[in-house]
Amino acid sequence: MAGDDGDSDRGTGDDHQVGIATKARAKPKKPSQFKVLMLNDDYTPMEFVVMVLKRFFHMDLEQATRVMLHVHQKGVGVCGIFPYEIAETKVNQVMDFARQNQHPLQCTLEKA
Ligand code: TYC
Repeated sequence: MAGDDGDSDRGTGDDHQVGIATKARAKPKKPSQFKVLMLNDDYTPMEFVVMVLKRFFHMDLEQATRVMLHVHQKGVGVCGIFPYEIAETKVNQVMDFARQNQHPLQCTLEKA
């Protein structure tokens, strides 16, 4: 039909939806990472902290000793960076193990 542009609304001829900015897809987010921090105290034995770092963070003796001494000197240090649920599990494991051994060692999370 002459003059028919297929424009069902017989209006502007602009029904082909150019540049409509809708967000149809939910953007998948990468899981945010959390630092597991070890805090210094005056009572937990150095050897116990080294054992914790080896056991729960899979460090070798040299690495664990370096991190323990860093915490001892600076007051706080990073044991590792993990997705939230893993970081939270590590904190709970460390705190439970310290409590079982009657040490005041503290461990916490911080968004990386
Ligand atoms: N400051 C403790 C001591 O002198 C050792 C220590 C290191 C404790 C690191 C906690 O996260 C810690 N025995």
